[in-house]
Amino acid sequence: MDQIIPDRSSAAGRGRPRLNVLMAGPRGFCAGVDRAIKIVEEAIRRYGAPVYVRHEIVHNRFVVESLERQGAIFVEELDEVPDDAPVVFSAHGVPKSVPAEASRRKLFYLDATCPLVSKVHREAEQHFTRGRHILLIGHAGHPEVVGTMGQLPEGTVTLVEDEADARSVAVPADVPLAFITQTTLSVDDTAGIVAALRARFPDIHAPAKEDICYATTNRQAAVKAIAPRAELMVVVGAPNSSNSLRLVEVAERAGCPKAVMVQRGRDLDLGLAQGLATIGITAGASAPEVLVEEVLARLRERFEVVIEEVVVAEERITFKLPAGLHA
Ligand code: 10D
Ligand code: SF4
Repeated sequence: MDQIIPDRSSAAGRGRPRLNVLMAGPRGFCAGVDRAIKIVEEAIRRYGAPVYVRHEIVHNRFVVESLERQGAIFVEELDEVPDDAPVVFSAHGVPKSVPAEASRRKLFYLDATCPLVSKVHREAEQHFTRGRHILLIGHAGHPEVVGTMGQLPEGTVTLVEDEADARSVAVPADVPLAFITQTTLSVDDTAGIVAALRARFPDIHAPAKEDICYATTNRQAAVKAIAPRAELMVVVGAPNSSNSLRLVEVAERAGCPKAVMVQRGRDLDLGLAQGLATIGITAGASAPEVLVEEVLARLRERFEVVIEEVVVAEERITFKLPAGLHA
């Protein structure tokens, strides 16, 4: 479904070079991010500031700073949280040791782990219960990977980062295998890694339904739809945001000559769009639409912007707040 929206500030744009801007749809906030932010806001409203948050609630500085202004305090570890303050765990999920330690200290905590990440945690537990060794496809050190591996005892989950790992990973002898994945991976890279695993281990158990989430899949599909027409892709997102980084890669692989990530409108080098006819814009699942608006405003400083929305999927999914925080 394509929709052409004329530049609302076209009067101001007159006389400037025309720039066609393809807007990827869907882009920006997913249901898990929306829920996680609401959990922090609602916790501040109910319990008063400060509310501590373990790790960036989602990987976006603008979101984090907005919540800080409302009374959130962001920390990396639980030992930075005082005994008498509520604490929220980020959308990326936490190892089992974190709620265990919070309970031991009798902290009041709220878990903002996205339900689709929790689903992968449950899958991991089921495989473990059935005696399977687990291969987790994901990026080393990412908090979601740390959280998922931390659902089970050490040594029961092995990380596979790429096809080379899939071809060489050592697994325990005579133990059935299963794989699970991080939710924000490249759909295409993961297909290659899974094919390599299946070639080596034909009986490996796969997720009933993909672990890569709907939001990741849809945002990559939308970028693929516009990349062949765009001479430049601007991805609004943060360098520590896995799903946003994947959009940069997807754009370039799908035929866009150059893709750049920007955190704010002011970060965009307008020189990159000079002389181009058409560019694309998308935003990672943790990037608010207001930052996309900033990028458009920045482009209008130099160009007459003509917007075309290219929507490949409609998203209606929403997640309820945890029990106790319902309105
Ligand atoms: O790095 P990332 O893509 O996993 O996280 P970000 O906070 O950017 O986006 C939301 C995705 C989550 C919470 C993992 F599913
Ligand atoms: Fe949940 Fe997917 Fe959003 Fe991650 S990107 S928070 S898994 S909906």
